[in-house]
Amino acid sequence: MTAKPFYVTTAISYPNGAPHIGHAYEMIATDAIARWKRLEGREVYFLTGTDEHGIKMVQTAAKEGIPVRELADRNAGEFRRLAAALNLSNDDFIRTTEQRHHDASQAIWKKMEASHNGDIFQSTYKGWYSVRDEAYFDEAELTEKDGKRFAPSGAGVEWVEEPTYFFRLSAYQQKLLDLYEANPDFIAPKERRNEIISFVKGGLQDLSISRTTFDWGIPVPGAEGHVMYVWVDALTNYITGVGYPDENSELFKKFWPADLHVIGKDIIRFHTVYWPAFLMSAGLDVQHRVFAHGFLTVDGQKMSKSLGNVIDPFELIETFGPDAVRYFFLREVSFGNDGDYSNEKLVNRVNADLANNLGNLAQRSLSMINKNCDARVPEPGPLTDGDNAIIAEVTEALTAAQKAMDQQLIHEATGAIIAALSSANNYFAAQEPWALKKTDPARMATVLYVTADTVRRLAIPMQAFVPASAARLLDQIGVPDDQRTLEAALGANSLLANSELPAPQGVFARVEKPAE
Ligand code: ME8
Repeated sequence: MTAKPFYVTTAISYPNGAPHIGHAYEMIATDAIARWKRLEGREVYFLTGTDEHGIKMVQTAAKEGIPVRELADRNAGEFRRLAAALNLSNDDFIRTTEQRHHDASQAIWKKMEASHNGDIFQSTYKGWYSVRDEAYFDEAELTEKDGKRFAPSGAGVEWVEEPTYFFRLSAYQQKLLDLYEANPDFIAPKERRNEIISFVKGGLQDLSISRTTFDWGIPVPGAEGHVMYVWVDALTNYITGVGYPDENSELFKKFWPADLHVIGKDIIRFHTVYWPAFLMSAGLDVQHRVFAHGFLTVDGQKMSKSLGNVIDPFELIETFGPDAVRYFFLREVSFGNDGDYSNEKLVNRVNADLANNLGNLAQRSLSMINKNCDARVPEPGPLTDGDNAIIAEVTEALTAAQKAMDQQLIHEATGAIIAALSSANNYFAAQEPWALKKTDPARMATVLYVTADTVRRLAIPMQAFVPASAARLLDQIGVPDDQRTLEAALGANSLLANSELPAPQGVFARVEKPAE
């Protein structure tokens, strides 16, 4: 395989609670990207995991009256279970409490400390901290209500004064601006890039990167009483996952720098300002790209425990099946924008696109083949303009989907495929193969061949989005495992005539809205 390897990550989630659909959404989208790259023939490494240090974890455990480690173990288990329930193709699952991560974090710290700028120094931090965001804020970023101050996220802040280590972030202003300038694709979507550029142009203050008031964290090497600020160790997970501190390891050499970090819009600053600055300081290559997706709401409202509208992703998967849930988010939400979940929207979308469109085309054409062609792929005769038109349209859709996926525009990719499937349904209806059965069986065979081959060409890319169902569909048309690549999809008419097919079975059942 000569194609470039591809390393993609999700953010690592705080296991201070069970996963919600925002977490599921990020996993699904990143998995679709990872799977697509594999369909391109690239060797992919896909990392997800949990971010287990920080005060938020300490406070939640205290509230529950259990040790922090117990809280972390319990919920990390739930995140792992979610990854499996969503049929994720991740290659590894990292927990930041693992020894390998402890080693990596201490190693990158030492590198930053030893950097020629002397990037780490001791001083006293005096300022505001939001536990929910695990972030420091300037006075000017806060709002005030009833004598209390709030971070832009709406989380409360507390005044902190303690001796800490600082990272000389101020020294990286120009280097970061140069990085954005030289790499226009470093931050996506574009609006996010502009926001970050103006934030950095506004000036960067040195960042407090250790804490002394609690001990649930990775110890700062050679500084008793200090643990690392949770974001220093959290971001480091991306290199731990590929073998750091062993820069000569197979994984590190092959996959670092990461091709893509997929994250939510609330944590862009950490990924596009702090992380590249840490990497530059440690003399490591900077990741290629960060894509910030939007936030999910439920029935138009922010998800919150007090509103009682937090959706349990396990329940959703239980009700509709993993592929329906995956497909809904990938098609319905324009990637990079906020999106909304409702049962009704899911049911409508899944029934329209999967059951009535793809499922219908497959079922109608395959059952005709089963009945009228001796359960074998029919032999096509000469192609008409109508046949050639649908073949060309599928090729165009595949090209458009590829172009969209190159920029992580997942909703556009799924949209292009579904539009081609609608055209294929129209083609099938207009050709009336059931009528040709009596008048022109050879022509019927051609129409069924072209339709089945169209199903093949469009089911192949669908493997990235609805992996289990698409694979079952490809089994039904007898596509060999090594012919399930995007390259094979681009080649029309490669379905092997005369090969025997199993009895067709519906792959995409209609889904129903659960009773209230
Ligand atoms: O931020 N809709 O963890 P986290 C969509 N540990 N995405 C959402 C969401 C929503 N309603 N709520 C959260 C953290 N997310 C850190 C990351 S990375 C080195 C450390 C997304 O559990 C959020 O934007 O709060 C983030 O990308 C991910 O879920 C984990 O969020």
